[in-house]
Amino acid sequence: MWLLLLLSVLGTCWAQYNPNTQPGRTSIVHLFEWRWDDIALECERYLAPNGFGGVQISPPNENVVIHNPSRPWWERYQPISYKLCTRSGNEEEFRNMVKRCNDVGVHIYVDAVVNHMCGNGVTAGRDSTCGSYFNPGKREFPSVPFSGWDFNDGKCKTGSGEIENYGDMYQVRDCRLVGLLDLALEKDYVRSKVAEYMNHLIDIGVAGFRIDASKHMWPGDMKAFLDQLHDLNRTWFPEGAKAFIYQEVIDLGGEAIKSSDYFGNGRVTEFKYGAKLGTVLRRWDGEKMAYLKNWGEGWGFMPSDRALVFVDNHDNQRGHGAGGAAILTFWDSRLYKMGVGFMLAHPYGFTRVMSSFRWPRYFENGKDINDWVGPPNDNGIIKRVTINPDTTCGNDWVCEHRWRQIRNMVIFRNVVDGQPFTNWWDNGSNQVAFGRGNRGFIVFNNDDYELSFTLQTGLPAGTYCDVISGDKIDNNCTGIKITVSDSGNAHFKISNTAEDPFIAIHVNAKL
Ligand code: QV4
Ligand code: CA
Repeated sequence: MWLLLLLSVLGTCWAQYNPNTQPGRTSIVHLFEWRWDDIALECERYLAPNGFGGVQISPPNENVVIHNPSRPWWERYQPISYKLCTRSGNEEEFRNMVKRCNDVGVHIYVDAVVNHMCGNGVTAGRDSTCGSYFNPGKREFPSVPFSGWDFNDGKCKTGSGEIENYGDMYQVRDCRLVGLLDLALEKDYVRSKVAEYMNHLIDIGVAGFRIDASKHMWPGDMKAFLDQLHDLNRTWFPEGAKAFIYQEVIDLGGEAIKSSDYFGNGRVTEFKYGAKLGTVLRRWDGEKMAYLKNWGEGWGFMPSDRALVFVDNHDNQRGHGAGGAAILTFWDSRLYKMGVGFMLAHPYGFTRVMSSFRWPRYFENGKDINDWVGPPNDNGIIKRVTINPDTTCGNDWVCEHRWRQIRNMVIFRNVVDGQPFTNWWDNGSNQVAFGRGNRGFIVFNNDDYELSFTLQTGLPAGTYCDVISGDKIDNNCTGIKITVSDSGNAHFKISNTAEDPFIAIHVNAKL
């Protein structure tokens, strides 16, 4: 009896760290700013067949409409109400997306913006994605409803009412982040409205949440609304399943607030990951790939089972948030594929792949003054994601997740799931290799000269297709072939001028 009780407690307390992806699906993709109808199509035609576990969607709740600048992507981080009504679609389209994706085993993770409402400088009116009235000056959001009582104005001790010093945890939690009206989450009423919004999404069928601006909420206040969440919808999830929670906390060290303050609520975004990986692959600050031998906790990152990891995110791919110039993005495509490949091959953390839209970057004094530009659109209507004959996306959707090298590494991660990190090799510089037990092996050449070595792969003897330079189709390799001997050894030759200077093989790509 005690054992059952213990297991049930462990089961629930563990649950919010469990991504709730179907067995054998080990990554999610952030389809940033996509419409719900396009996400539903992508689940069915691409994500399910290629083993993606889920989709992080842009905030689905009603947001302010910003005209200056014109419809910036970040207007979706200024809530007006919790109505499921945005440029991505309405509630009916949202429900349709969740059902169709869940039905093919691809789950939905919602970007929940619950620390604040819109900016205090926004003019009152109905200029919102669902036409709801709001009056920031009077703290009136009648569609929730929230009123003056529900904001932190009186609690914030800074002159401006805004966060002025990230060294002061009280300011960071109780003052306005860039002018965004800060909700009083110590109040039961506010907590109940946030829980009501999240439970509406859970009952529809979502699998979890990215909790925006978690650093700006007290962990205890977050626990108070998280504890009110329903179990996941039994149509698609087992009895008692809890929402996967990953909290956006930017902690590169040196601030009053630490990622570990939030471990009790769920996983946390590990921003050190992308910043360090970008520095290593760019070979800045004397960093080199040979140092990746102890990647993960060895580099001072949070415990692997608390980490949500990514190479770039929607903020730092355009200079917002954290990571600076080191962050690799689709603009740096050759190094980016290596970074995403490394992330997906390495066992550390739960992995999220970024999928972006292209915007007209324009640098002045080292800053992209077009960092605000919103999704591809026709007079404000988000453009459909068109699919080209070569399976890439049109209409300025980048679709990194459809790049062969990235798609195949999402599959690689699924194939090696649960296998240990083994057979590390390096040349003391930027040529490295490692395996995942007896199911996968990857080799990188980031030096300025050829890699040519015979390495112990740990894999069964046979001929393998390199899934970076090609695919295994029927019983043929469209790219490089690698022969593994009875002893598990294989010879690898990688030119430093190769289009993609890395090779990855696994047992499901074996002839
Ligand atoms: C400006 C001034 C304020 C002034 C205000 C008056 O800066 O001092 O009080 O006007 O209204 C936009 C503008 C910003 C403007 C604000 C309106 O860029 O200049 O303030 O709107 O108040 C995104 C963008 C922000 C954007 C915000 C709201 O990155 O530029 O602000 O959306 O539209 C920290 C946090 C971390 C955060 C990161 C960006 O710890 O949590 O900054 N990351 C998340 C999201 C991010 C989002 C927010 C948080 C806010 O990932 O995309 O910010 O929800 O590190
Ligand atoms: Ca706050």
